[in-house]
Amino acid sequence: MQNIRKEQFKESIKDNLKSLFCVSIDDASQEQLFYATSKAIQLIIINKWINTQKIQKEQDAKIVYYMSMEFLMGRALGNNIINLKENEIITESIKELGLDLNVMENQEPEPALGNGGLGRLAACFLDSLATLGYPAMGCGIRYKYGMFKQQIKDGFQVELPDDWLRHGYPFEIKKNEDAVEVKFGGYSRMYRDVYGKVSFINEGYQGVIAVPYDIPIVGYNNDVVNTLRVWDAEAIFKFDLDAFDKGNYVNASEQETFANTICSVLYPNDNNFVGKRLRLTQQYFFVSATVQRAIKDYLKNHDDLHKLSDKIAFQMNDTHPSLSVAELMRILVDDYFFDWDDAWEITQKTCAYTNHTIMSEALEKWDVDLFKGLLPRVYEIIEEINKRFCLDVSTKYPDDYSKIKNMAILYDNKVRMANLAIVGSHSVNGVAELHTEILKNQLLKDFYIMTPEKFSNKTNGITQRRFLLHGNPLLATWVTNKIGNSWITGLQKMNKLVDYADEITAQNEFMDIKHKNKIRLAEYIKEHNNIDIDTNSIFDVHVKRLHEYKRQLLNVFHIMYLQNKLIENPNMEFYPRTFIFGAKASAGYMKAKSIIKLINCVADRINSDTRLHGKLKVVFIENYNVSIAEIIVSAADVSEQISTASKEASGTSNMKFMLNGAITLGTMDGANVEIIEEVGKENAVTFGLSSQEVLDYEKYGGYFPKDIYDNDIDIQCILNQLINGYYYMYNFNDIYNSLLSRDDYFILKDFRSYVEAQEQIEKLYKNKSQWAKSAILNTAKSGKFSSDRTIQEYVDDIWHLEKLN
Ligand code: 26Q
Repeated sequence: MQNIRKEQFKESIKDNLKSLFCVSIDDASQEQLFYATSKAIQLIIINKWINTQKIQKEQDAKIVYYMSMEFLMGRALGNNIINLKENEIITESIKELGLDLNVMENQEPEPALGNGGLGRLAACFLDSLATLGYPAMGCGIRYKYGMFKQQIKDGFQVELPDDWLRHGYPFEIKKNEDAVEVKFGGYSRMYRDVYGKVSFINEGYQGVIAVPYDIPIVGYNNDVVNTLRVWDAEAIFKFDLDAFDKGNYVNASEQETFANTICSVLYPNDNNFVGKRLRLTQQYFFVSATVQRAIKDYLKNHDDLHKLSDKIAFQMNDTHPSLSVAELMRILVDDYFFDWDDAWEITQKTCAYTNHTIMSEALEKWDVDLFKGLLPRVYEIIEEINKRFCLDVSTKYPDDYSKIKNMAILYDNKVRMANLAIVGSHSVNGVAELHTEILKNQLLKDFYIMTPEKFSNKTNGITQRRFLLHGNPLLATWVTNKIGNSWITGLQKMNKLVDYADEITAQNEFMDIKHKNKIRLAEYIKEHNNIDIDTNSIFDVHVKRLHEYKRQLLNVFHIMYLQNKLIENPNMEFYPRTFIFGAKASAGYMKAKSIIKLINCVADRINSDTRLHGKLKVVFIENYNVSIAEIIVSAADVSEQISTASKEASGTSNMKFMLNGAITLGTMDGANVEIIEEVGKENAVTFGLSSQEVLDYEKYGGYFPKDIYDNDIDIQCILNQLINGYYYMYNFNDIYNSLLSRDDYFILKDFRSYVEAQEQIEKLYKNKSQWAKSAILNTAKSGKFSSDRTIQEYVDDIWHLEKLN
């Protein structure tokens, strides 16, 4: 039986090579092999996909639409193979054909339809939903160009387009029959029928067709296949040639240009709001398409929209899809003639909102005029929602205008999307305990006081299938040998590793695997950066988006400090260190780009300074993405999680590092707090201001960075090197000036405490057995941080789904 299936699978690959490329297996390129293999796997998946949909329909199961502008999926081939039940048949067949799976995997263009944490979280959630067997559909945008490719030229970031669809993407399927029309602009006109019933019609609008492409999400070893649906826009005339007035060429090409623009590119901003018209167009485009389609599908098997929330949940990933609230109202009121109050009850019961930030610069606030022009009818609906809500508020708090000021949806000529999302949802959640507390007690305090029952915490998680089973096969095998494979779908089982933490053989094995992973990373760095690094040095890793609050600068200052100390005192006690960075800066974020340049300048100077005898190395890995993350994370000794306390809502790379046995060096921020709670203070190193201290300084003042500079000779030396030509005559005046005048992210304030924390890391590492024990305990205690646990909490508290059976 096994053999027959293997032969079938091999034939399938060979057939694909012929029909797709007209080549035999011996003449096929690696890219052709990747494509043909992917298509053979897609065929196995499709049978399960169809079956999952059938079961879902028979069971009439409730489904969650996970609505997100971003899905940072990473490569699919390797992950799909791992998750499929036929895993062994497939890998053996590939071997028997003489193909190298690793080489093939590296051919896959990475679907990078996301920036960072928020997009990757959405991807982990889809993996967990499918693995737990819950009906779910991810809904997003099929950007033609995803996250830009980053090159470092002369130390500067250069952005290149990510043309991931150029050669076609083997796992997507276009679904023409599920297309819907989305309307922009024009104006809405009140219409009274002969019975005096009032309704609204949209006139003079510009329409585009939203066409979905479906990508399978394979559950682990359970035959469930869910869907990631990404929408593309097409011009109406192109979609329906018959309906096209062929006389009107100019109008036709305008339509086409508009349609082509909508899904052209992912905005590369992370934790920063840009109020661009195209961005709002994208948001409404995918929201309207998703909500329209969901209602049409619901009505295929149900007749009463009052019960919508029994069968559908819309989960809004941040405020980017919060137009869902208004769009659902619009459809219910305008298209299905619901009373406002009924429509509102349905909407609130169906929608739920996740907040991912407390930083004011990241909160979405749209200009009213821009909004009205693009979405006139939706704006009217929001006006009505706002009017009724404000009436509620002023009835409840008659003498307190501050309540309206904080909670109104329309204020100061802006549409405040977070307020829209909160008012229109039955559930609002933060993404880590500390973050949720800050939401309840500060940012969203008035909402919390008014409707405490809406609020809850859902601490983020990551999928161990990608970030251990796929990314770190050596450690995955070791863990399975020790405790069995139940951790793959139940990460709490990792706790059994505690028994091995004190065992010398286990410690040696664990550190030996770490060393092998360090060699794998060192080879990557040699190939891509042409830098030799010492695989016996401490690998100290800081990879994430570049943002001032994430404080890559604090890390660099410490490196400069070490360099200065080592040059001053060549014989000082020092354990060899390799500092590894990876970070993309948003294309328009000048300060962030300066910091990248600084990291590269410091790296060049240090790596070529023979006085340091190779004891200190600095590497900037370009184009940090999901595939590279898998390699980097498994090789890390130290996990840098050093955001200014209160700023990082959760963080998720902190969890990936912990899972792979790195020790956290972090502030008490986001999920770091919970990581330290799980692993114990003695197995992590913390430093810096507390979130309350930061929030108090921000509120009351009292922090003067210049005082710190004046009193600390090491800091003076470092800051002066930024502007005195030390780095190849390149000056970092922007960084220097903003630190001395404001230092918004408390870098100088936390510097000394960070230096001490780093000294503690060195001390710990020198005790090999102690370090190994801590590393094992980090892996052992990472159970809480599986996205399987997070998803189960969303299901229990918010979505109330039942499993497919
Ligand atoms: C908004 C408007 C216009 C253009 C872009 C944006 C935009 C895009 C992306 C705003 C924010 C983002 C991304 C935010 C993000 O990644 N947040 C992170 O979410 C993670 C998952 O919850 C958390 O772990 C991180 O702490 C949080 O920073």
